[in-house]
Amino acid sequence: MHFPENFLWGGATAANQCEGAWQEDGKGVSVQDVLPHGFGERTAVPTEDNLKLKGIDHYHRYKEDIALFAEMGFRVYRFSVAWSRIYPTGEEDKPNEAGLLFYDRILDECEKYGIEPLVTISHYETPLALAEKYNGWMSREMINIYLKYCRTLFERYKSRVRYWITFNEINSILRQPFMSGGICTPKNELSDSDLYQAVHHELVASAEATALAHEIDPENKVGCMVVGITVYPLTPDPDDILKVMDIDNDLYLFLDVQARGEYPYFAARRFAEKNIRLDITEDDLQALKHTADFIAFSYYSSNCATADPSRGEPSRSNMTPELRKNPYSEVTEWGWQIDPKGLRYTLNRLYARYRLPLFVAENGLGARDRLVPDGKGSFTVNDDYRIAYMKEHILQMKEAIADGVEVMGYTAWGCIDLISCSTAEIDKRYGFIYVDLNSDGTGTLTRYKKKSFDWYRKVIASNGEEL
Ligand code: BGP
Repeated sequence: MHFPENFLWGGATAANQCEGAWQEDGKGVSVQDVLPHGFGERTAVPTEDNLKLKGIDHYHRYKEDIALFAEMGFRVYRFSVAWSRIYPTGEEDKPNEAGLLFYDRILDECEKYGIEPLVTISHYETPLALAEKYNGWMSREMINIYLKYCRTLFERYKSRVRYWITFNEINSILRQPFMSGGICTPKNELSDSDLYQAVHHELVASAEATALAHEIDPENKVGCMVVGITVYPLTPDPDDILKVMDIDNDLYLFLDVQARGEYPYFAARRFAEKNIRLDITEDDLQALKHTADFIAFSYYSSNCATADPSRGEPSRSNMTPELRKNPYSEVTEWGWQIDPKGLRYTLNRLYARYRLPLFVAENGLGARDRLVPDGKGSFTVNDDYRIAYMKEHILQMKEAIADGVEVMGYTAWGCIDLISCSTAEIDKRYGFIYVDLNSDGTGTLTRYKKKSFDWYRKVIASNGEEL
C-alpha cells in the first residue's frame, strides 16, 4: 500500500503564533494579543510578556522560512490569515491593503516553489474590537462581519488559493470561549444555551462561507475543521461506553452539521436535557445545507473517559483535564497522551460516518529541544523523539489509507518552532526548524535545521515510503 501520488505533505502554522509584528502595517489588536498565558486569564490590553506580540518574526522572515519549507519538499503550506491585519476592528468598510499585500507576498513565495497554500480563515485570532463590542460569536452580527472578511479573501486570492479551512478547531469554542469564539463573558457565567447559540452562529457562518467560496470560484475546496478528540472507555462498564458515546456526540454535532447539512438526530434530546433553546431561523436551516468539501482535524493524542469520577487517574493534559489517563499510553512532557494507533482509528471512524476526504491538518510532538553543535560549524537538535513520534503516526495514517480511507494530506503542526497556543511559551517546540528564541523574549531568532528536517525531507521525497 502506498500514499496517493498527489498526497499533500507539508506543515502548518497560525499567524498569531508565528508572525509577530502585532502592530505593523495597520494591524488591529486580536484576542491573542491579550492572552499572554495561552489558556490563562486575558489582560485588558496587550502586555510586554506576551511572546506572541513578537512571535518568531515570521512577518519579516517569511522568505527564509518558506525557502526552508521548500527545501524539505513541502507540497502544501497551511497558514492562517490574521483577521485583524485585513480588518483591524472587523468593521471597516474597506480592507487594509497593507495586510492583503503581506499575504500576496506569502503566496508569491509559495508559487515560486510550487507549494499549494491551505488557508485557515479564522485561527483563534478574532479582532479584539469584535469580541468587546459584540461578545464575539454570541452575536448573530458576527456572521455578516465574518462573511465580509471571507469575501475579501476569496476575491483577492481567487485562483491563487484553492484550499480553505473556515475555522480552526471549531469545536474548541466549548472549552475556550474567548480564545476560540471571542466571547468575553467568563466561561463559568455562560449557560449551555449561550455557548450553543454561539456555536450555531459559527456553523451558519461556516456554511455560508463555503457557499460563497464556491460561488466566487467553483474550483475552491473548503474544509471544516475540528480538534480530533479521540476518547476510549476507561473500562467495559456500559456506563463508561455511554459516557464515551456522549463525548463523541459532542464532536459529531459539529461535523454532522458541516458535513451532512443538518443537526443530528440526537440534538433534540440533548438540547432539551441541557435546557438549550436556540434561535434558529428558516434561513439558517437553508444555509446549513452548504456542506464542506473535506474534513480537516488536528490529532495529537487520545484519552479515556469514565462515568465514575473515582476511577482512573486524571489526564495531565491542559486540553482535556476532565478526562482520564490511558494506562497503555506514554505521555509527553506536557501530559499529552501519545497514541499513534488512535490516528488510524480516528481516520476510520470519521470516514465511516462521513465518506468525505480527510485532512490531517495538525499532528506533532511538543518537546523541549537542546541546541548542540552539528560538527559542521553550525548547530542542530538531535530530535530522535520527534522523528519516532511522527514516524509512528505516519505509519498509522498509511494503515488507514490501506483500510480504504481517503486522506488528502498531512500538515505537521508548527513545522517551524512557534509560540504554543495553550501555554504561550516557546519551550514547547514542534518544529523541524529550531528558532533561537527564549521564553523571556531574548534570542537571535536565527533558524537551525533539526535532525528531523532531513528526515521529513526524505519522507516527502519518497512519498512516505522511507520512514
Ligand atoms: C491546536 C491549535 C494550534 C496549536 C496546537 C498545539 O489546538 O490549533 O494552534 O498550537 O493545538 O497546541 P500547543 O501549542 O498548546 O501545544
